[in-house]
Amino acid sequence: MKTIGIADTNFARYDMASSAIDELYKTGTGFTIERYTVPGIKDLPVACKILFEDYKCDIVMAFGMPGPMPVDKMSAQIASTGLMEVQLQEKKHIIEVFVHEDEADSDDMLAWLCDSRAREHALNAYYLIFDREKLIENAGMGLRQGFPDKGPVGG
Ligand code: RDL
Ligand code: RDL
Ligand code: RDL
Repeated sequence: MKTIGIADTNFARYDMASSAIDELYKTGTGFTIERYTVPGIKDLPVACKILFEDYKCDIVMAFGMPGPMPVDKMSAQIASTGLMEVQLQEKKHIIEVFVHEDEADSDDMLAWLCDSRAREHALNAYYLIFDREKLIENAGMGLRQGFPDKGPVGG
């Protein structure tokens, strides 16, 4: 039995974690889920560390929504750097699922983007711990999460 950690925020305007959890349960079995919700993205790195060390997670998904202002972009950079540091300390993956609020032109589109990016990265997290070969099959295929895939170039 593996444990998948789910870290998310109150700041985000969409419940991406619930989309991901729904997708994980549709995809397979053999795991339990530990969820840890924090106020905002800068609180995610330590939440992930706690999920690894105290809750023995095998992988963690970190969901966050950076706002549109320069201060938010700086917060996103700081949060992301912290998430990288925790991954290297723990030698385990954190799938960073950030949707920048200004990636979408409307609230409806933002909701769609959050749901679809969360679901697509849930599959990435699942396959990274259960069937890593699946990602090799898609190497170089120009995959994106949320927006349409770009596809490969050349031969
Ligand atoms: O530790 C408490 C807060 O500092 C922390 O939750 C921050 O991540 C909150 N926050 C900001 O302070 C900010 O300027 C967030 C953003 N911007 C943001 O764009 N998205 C967040 N939090 O999730
Ligand atoms: O941990 C899951 C993702 O956060 C991670 O795979 C990112 O590297 C994906 N990614 C971005 O989030 C992004 O904004 C990528 C790019 N840009 C990029 O330009 N090239 C990538 N990934 O390979
Ligand atoms: O060049 C267009 C997009 O690739 C670009 O807008 C990306 O940065 C969008 N993006 C993020 O901003 C992000 O924080 C993506 C991800 N995360 C992601 O995980 N997967 C994406 N795009 O495909």
